[in-house]
Amino acid sequence: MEVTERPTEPITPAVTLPGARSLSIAACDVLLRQRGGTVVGIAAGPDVGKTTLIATMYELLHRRRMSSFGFAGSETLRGYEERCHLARLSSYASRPDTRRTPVGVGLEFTHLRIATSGGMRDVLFADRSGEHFQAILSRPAEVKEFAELHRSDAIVLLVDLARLVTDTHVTVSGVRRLFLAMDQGGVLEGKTVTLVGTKADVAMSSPRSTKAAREMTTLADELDRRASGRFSIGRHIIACRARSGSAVIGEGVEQLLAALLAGGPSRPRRVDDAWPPRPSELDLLMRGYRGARS
Ligand SMILES: Nc1nc2c(ncn2[C@@H]2O[C@H](COP(=O)(O)OP(=O)(O)OP(=O)(O)O)[C@@H](O)[C@H]2O)c(=O)[nH]1
Ligand SMILES: [Mg+2]
Repeated sequence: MEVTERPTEPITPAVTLPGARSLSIAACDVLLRQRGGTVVGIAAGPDVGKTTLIATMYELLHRRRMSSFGFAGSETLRGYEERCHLARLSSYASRPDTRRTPVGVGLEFTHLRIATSGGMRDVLFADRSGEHFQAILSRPAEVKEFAELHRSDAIVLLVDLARLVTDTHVTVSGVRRLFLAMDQGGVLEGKTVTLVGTKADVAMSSPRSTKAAREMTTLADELDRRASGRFSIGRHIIACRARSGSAVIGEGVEQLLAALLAGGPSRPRRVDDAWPPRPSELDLLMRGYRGARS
């Protein structure tokens, strides 16, 4: 997977923003025990649009661009503002962009509290560098190190539609291997699993550009066959950037959020923390989940 030159330096905001940049696994554990919530794992190689999707969810919610959901707060406001910065006019960037997620930072979570017709929902989105997922392609057993995939209620597998059109074979092979690694690692069953095509504004720029939709359907059908009825795989197509000549961002993102929330929240439960005495990152994140499922 080719990676383009994009900014990697952290953005220093002109004003000090309230809230955290991101939540650690330990902070997620506390939040999930207190309030419950939906954990969303996002899987894809570099440059596919993981961070942009997370940022766009926030941008649409807090600008009141979703018809069924409202913004009710975030414990990671600063992280969202930084993730959105290069996509805004105020950054003076020549075109909307997203800073690369640094490899060394590891796993981070952002948090959204969302007002829905059924009440408040807390959602935690996992974000990490695409290079970590790229490593899984050659060493599938490393899925066991991905705490968020084990703990998540929903897993979103992203495919870059622009690359699916221009480099079909390599793109399909990458997504297939990532899917198989996650499936063999046992992280998909019992979850809301969704295949999401990103960058539709580029790949489906006119009604005549039908190749992306065709290839996406072929890929989703193949993954469905591999799941062989053990779990179903939702399909969504999104565009986080505006189409040429339009100012509308986030096509398909509200529908995706609705699908992610449809599974219902995991509720907070009282669980016994006595074991293990020295919990690993995965133990910390799984505590409430094990309690909820037992
Ligand atoms: N045109 C278009 N560009 C997009 C879209 N989503 C993301 N991008 C661009 O694609 C590039 C990669 O987006 P990111 O969200 O940083 O991708 P990532 O998967 O988080 O990448 P890593 O952090 O490097 O793993 C950035 O330049 C984004 O501006 C989209 O829907 N349309
Ligand atoms: Mg990223």
